[in-house]
Amino acid sequence: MRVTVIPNPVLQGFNPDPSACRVGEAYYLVTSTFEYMPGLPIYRSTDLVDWEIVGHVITRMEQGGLGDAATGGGVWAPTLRHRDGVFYCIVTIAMGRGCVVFSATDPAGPWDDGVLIEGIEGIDPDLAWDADGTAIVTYSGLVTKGEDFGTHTGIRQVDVDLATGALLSEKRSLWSGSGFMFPEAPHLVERDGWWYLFIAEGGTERGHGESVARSRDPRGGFVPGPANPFLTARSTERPVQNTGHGDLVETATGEWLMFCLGVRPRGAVRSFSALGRETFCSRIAWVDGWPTAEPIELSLRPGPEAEEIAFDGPLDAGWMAIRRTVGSVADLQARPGAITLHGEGVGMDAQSPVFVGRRQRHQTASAAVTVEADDARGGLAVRYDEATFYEVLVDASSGGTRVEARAVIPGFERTASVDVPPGPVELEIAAVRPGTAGAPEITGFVDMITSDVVRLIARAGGQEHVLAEVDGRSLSAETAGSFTGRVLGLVAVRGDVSFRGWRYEGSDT
Ligand code: 6LW
Repeated sequence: MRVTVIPNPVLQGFNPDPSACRVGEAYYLVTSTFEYMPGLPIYRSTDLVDWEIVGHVITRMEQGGLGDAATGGGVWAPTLRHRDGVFYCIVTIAMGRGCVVFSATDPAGPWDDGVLIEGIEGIDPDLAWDADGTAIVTYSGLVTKGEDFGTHTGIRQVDVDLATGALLSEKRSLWSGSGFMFPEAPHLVERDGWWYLFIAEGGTERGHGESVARSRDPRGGFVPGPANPFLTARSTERPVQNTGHGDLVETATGEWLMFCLGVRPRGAVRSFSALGRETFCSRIAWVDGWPTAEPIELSLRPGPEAEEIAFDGPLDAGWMAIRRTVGSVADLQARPGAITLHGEGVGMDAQSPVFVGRRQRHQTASAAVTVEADDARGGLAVRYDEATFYEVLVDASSGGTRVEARAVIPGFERTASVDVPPGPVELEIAAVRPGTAGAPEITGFVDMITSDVVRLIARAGGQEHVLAEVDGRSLSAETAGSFTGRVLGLVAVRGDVSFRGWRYEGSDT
């Protein structure tokens, strides 16, 4: 099969640090999930166009130890590989368990509890095997303790016993890249008798790029490629920025593809990426034994996309919770045809709020749901992290029903509220482009530079209330303090809050 058009982004919404492998006709992709559970979605495709989450590597709390994951920490930059009937996913659980290799025979799971590889001081582990079958872990050296905290020490490598996690060799220094900051995200790929060492350089922001070196020996002697970085967005004219952190796959017909991360910044000066880092794909051509890649162009799927979820069966794999399992938050039994969340007296600013959500996948997107909150407080939220979120909540008590919109970013909080008649309230969060039909009129400078405007809306008693229109820039990869992206979802603060009829609509045009 030769795929003529591969959609870009390949995976929309927050899906950074992709790693991929092929088994027969099927392609598997994994991306970083940070503090979210379940962690490490395994996407599967047979046509490189449609991808389905078939399972997650981290489904049980003890696997990830994410209960107290730091903001910006948690599950970083996995590598997915398949060998002798076994899938391996090696990953850093940053500021937590450390470098862990998980395995499973079925990529849908269950995955095992993971083997800790002790003594690796670094991030972004890669897994390869030499001709004798010895496992080689290549990683980005990073000092995580003491006064040199945060110092990058180049691309390093060690032989490992995957069954025990024991190191089988001294650690080796392989390459420090071509002089850009943060040499990281190494992946070793064998082709035609060469070992290619792919790395990201320049940091995951606008200077991000992908470089390569090669050697006959996977353990050293790497010679840099002639044109590093061989993939980078370079000009901010390009619609896809920050491209890098690539992993290669050879298709069944011998084509080479590189999956990598990128962002789609908006505003006249392309400054703010509301969705966070997404997965993109570039075709690789080999010239004199070196990989070349075209800068990544957008290739959007035909839109718009609409999704309706009735909560009358098990939740699909797109739902995520924060530092806890979805099962610990979502109650599908309490009221038929509804999902009920039981508030614990904490809100979206808590480490583990009572929240389930899904990625915002389109630049223009809305999520709507009907809320029943009897003597309770809860509603709809859009989140980057616990310091950065907007929400619209129903607060019902014997004294009446009030809807409250809140915008919270570090050092700033604003609320607006309206009283509504008792009964169900429809809430909506809509991210719209300034200047488009139905969007608020924002004139002048803000219109030039912002990514979008987030509207917090309530409908009750036959009336619509637009409680707030908030600048979307604060909920973007460039401003939020974490590595994630926007997640839209349901929250209960106090009491039992039931939600019916989730509707998501999105469009990228
Ligand atoms: C990832 C690393 C990176 O491990 O971001 O800035 C980290 N670079 O490659 C989290 O995605």
